Amino acid sequence: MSSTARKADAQGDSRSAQVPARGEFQREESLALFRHMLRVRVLDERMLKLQRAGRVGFVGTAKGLEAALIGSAYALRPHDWLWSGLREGGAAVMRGLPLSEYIAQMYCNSNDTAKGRQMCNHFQHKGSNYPSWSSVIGTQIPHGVGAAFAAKQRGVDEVHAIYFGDGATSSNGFHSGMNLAAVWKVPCYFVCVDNGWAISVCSAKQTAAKSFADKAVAYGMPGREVDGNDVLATLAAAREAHALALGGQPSLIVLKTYRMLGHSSSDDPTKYRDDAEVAAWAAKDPLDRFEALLLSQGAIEKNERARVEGELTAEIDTEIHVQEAAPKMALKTLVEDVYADVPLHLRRQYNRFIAVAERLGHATPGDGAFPL
Ligand SMILES: Cc1ncc(C[n+]2csc(CCOP(=O)(O)OP(=O)(O)O)c2C)c(N)n1
Ligand SMILES: [Mg+2]
Repeated sequence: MSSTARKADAQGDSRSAQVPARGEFQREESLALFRHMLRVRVLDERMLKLQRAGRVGFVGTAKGLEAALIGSAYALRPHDWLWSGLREGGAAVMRGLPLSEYIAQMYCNSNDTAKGRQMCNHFQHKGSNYPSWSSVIGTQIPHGVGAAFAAKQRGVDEVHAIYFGDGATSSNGFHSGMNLAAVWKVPCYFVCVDNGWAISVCSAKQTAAKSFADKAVAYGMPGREVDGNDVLATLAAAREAHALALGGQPSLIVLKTYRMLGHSSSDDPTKYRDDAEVAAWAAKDPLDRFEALLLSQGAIEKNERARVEGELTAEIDTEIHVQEAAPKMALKTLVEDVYADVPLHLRRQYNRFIAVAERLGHATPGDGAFPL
């Protein structure tokens, strides 16, 4: 308890028992942010190892982006919406996507709420208003704006945070989404995670503008660039954008950061960028930076990071074992869900397919043929 809170307690102020003093509140918030950021780092490291070991198919990490994603998403209320670009899965976990579902989606197993129909590492979670990722760049932008417009029409108190990368600013969806959001004055804000690269195209070659934030001017909305490796700065910027959105004013925040690893597990970034550039950004690592700040404030002890990492690793590893052991999605689901009853032509196609799958040893019990 802070000294202010203690003093208030001694004076018999009953409010101090429920409402933490400002310093204490900020410390709790900072510790929460630190833990959420560490979870992103540990989860990514684990998933990449699984991919390298051939246990999951594909991974795109957020290493280096932890402050950008966690700080900005922390500004959202539980009933707000987060529309993802390509790397916000860790922010979704913070907002309620269960670790079990996250890892099930990585395995595309029978616990995967997308039923294995998405590529792995493409999350969704209905309970926390987190629509499914689309690998098709920029499509979530007009979708998010449309949903925010619908909220406005229905008079529902919702803010929609729409995330995308620097590369997505060259998509049609960016133009139409930004334009209509400003014209319609919908309760949303745009978060451009400028991580320096769109696969092998660097941000300097993506636009001739000095900053992606300049693009907001053309659409008649506020735009600002923020140090994306400073978690408190990304949180403050998102809180401002959130307040504007509540007043019907969309805005753009550009979080300047750096993708430390490859675009995905299928990419080799050494083919197109210099080690010196990566090293310069490694020196600005958002977790090291926040840890140093918390240490300097006396908010954490030296071993706190290792302790939390240990806890998170144990939690994640337990879930990996559960999900690895879970059954695969039944092959029959390939042709289910579209029609109330699977029609004859699909049953025939499936039966031909299952005969081949059985011959190759890819079918499991229960995958049997449909009656014709
Ligand atoms: C419409 C479309 N064009 C091209 C691609 C291929 N592609 C996949 S990811 C990507 C780059 C995305 O870069 P950025 O928006 O900066 O996001 P980041 O990967 O850096 O998070 C591209 C061009 C695609 N998936 N969809
Ligand atoms: Mg990018």
